[in-house]
Amino acid sequence: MAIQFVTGNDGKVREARAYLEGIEPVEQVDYDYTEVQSDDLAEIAAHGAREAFEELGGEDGVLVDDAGLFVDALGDFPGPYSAYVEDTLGVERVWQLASAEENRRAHFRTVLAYCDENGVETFEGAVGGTLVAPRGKGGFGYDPIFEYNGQTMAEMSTEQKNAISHRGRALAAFVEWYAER
Ligand code: ITT
Repeated sequence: MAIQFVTGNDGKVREARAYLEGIEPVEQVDYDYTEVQSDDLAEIAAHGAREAFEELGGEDGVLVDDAGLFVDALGDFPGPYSAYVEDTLGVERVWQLASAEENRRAHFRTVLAYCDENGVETFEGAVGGTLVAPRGKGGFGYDPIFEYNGQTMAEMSTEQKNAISHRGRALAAFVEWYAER
């Protein structure tokens, strides 16, 4: 059995594979599920996981990951619109917006939704940090501008990032549930 991770984002897959190594193989599936309009990541992820599970034949369990960057001083912008804002404004411009503010605190949140024949379960993870001018070549997305404990997430290895990140925390909750189900 393998977990089908429904995402077009290779960075998410790399992190899930590193975390689930020796537990369950992860297969990447590029299915474009409907992203419902909502400011609730859990609702978006759960809806996507249900739809993908049915569309993909209803056998192996599917995993969906809906994530976002929430900047305190910008009223939690870009939040659920993080992917759109990365594509349109870009990470550097988001840093420029944040750099005009005194408070540069932000957090990442992710919700993993897992769906199999028993229904859907969601797992959340969050991490707080500080926005900084871009540094580092690892990670993906907003990692170069998100600093945690003196390092940007783009300066960390996949394992280091998983140990402290929103996704690592959500994966930990998922694994605990998965092992006991
Ligand atoms: P899928 O929907 O296909 O999974 P996506 O990249 O569009 O991939 P999201 O809708 O969850 O994913 O968008 C989240 C946005 O936040 C997107 O711009 C990502 O690059 C960014 N992001 C998500 N997780 C991140 C992380 O761990 N580090 C940095 N940026 C992240």
